[in-house]
Amino acid sequence: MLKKFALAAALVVALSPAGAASAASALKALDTDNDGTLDLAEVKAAAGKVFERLDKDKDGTLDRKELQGRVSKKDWATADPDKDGTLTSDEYLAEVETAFHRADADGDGTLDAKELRTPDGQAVLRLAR
Ligand SMILES: [Ca+2]
Ligand SMILES: [Ca+2]
Ligand SMILES: [Ca+2]
Repeated sequence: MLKKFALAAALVVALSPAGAASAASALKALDTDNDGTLDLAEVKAAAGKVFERLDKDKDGTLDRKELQGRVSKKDWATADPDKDGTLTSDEYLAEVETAFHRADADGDGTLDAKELRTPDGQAVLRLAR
């Protein structure tokens, strides 16, 4: 039993050494009510700040260059429904919400450290940091 757990833990660490560390520090940084999980409001508040920071020319949109890989090629199609090649903050926050629900594997409305370590959780953190 213990051995099995250690093996699984080792596997997780081997799969995402950077992810595990950044999930913990991101959780700490973004968890403004300090309940040990991230809810959608916390993630969206952080993502809104990211948007403002990245929008250097302050025209209210982000193009792919300004986003610096935060939105994957695959997600770009759904993130940019009007297909003008840029994201407004509404489009960005909608994408954040989509990513949040995808990462919330147990559907309890919050992301815990375990969920944040998954590839879907990492995608949320990319949008919010
Ligand atoms: Ca929280
Ligand atoms: Ca757009
Ligand atoms: Ca959850």
